[in-house]
Amino acid sequence: MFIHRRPRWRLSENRVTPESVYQGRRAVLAALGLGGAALGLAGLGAAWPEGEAGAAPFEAPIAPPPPRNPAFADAGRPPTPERIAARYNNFYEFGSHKQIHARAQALVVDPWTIVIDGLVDKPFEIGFEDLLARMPIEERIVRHRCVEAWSMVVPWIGFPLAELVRLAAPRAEARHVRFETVLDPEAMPGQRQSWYPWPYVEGLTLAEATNPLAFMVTGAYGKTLHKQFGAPLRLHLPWKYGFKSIKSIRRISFVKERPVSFWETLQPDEYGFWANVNPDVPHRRWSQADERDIATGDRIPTRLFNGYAEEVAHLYAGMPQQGRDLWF
Ligand SMILES: Nc1nc2c(c(=O)[nH]1)N[C@H]1C(S)=C(S)[C@@H](COP(=O)(O)O)O[C@H]1N2
Ligand SMILES: [Mo]
Repeated sequence: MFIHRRPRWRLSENRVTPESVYQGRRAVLAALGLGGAALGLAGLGAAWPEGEAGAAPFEAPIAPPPPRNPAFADAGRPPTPERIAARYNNFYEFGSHKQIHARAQALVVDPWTIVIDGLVDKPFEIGFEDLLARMPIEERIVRHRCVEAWSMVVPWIGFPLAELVRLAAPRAEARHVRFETVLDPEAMPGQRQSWYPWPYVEGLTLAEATNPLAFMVTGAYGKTLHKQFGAPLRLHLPWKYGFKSIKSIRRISFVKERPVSFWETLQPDEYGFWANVNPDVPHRRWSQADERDIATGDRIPTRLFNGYAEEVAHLYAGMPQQGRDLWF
């Protein structure tokens, strides 16, 4: 059990609960009569249940298995075991701790439609299955790095975001893509917490969205996507901190101005628009120099653009590489 192997001094990134909302949380804790000592330890409480073959009784194997993209066959370390990756998630719609996998099963993913609107030739709404049928599905094994300094390696299944942009046919004035998570407070108890700016929103420049690393995820570990991973459709941007990789996407809008994200609305000086991984630019409250592999507990050095500089550094050429802007 890695959580018992870690010495206490390594628990810091959990204790700081970086993505908590101080205002709201304080109010809640005050109402519950809890003091500071109770903060942030919720995610450490549950150990992985022993002896269970898989974490995911709700997902179906995808047959035949989609081809693996040879450019993303090796992430430098083995994929994180499914039972670990699928039980350590950030999905605030289901709670502000990591053990939301059981609760997330309440998410209704069928039927599911995606709205494509804004500055496009013709706005439309498309069923998830229809969208899948039009997209080239592949598997890629990539690193996934949270701003809280934990990381994993996941075999995602999905299609390049660029293909969806092509289908949407944005007009020349479109400069950014804005993504919105489903709003379903009945299934998502977090969305009943009114101090958060629901729905979860994220954004990219059009150049970022059409680079080959930007990936729309529709499956993982050979199966249809786990609800806790953001079923049925989520983004994954391996060169950026995990909060950019928005889950359970309901609407994709092509816009002119830079969208303001969920976390940017809450903490603009800590979670900015770019959020590119950089070991040399610390978060305001902790270092980003290394990260903790959630399966092994090992600390490993963080790499510029999470090790994907060759693929994406050109997107930022000529932009000010000094200062915090590109990195937070
Ligand atoms: N809608 C939504 N998307 C989200 C989040 C969230 O809370 N809600 N959390 C983000 C954060 S902080 C991270 S690190 C990743 C976590 O993805 P994972 O649970 O698949 O590892 O999802 C991101 N996408
Ligand atoms: Mo994150």
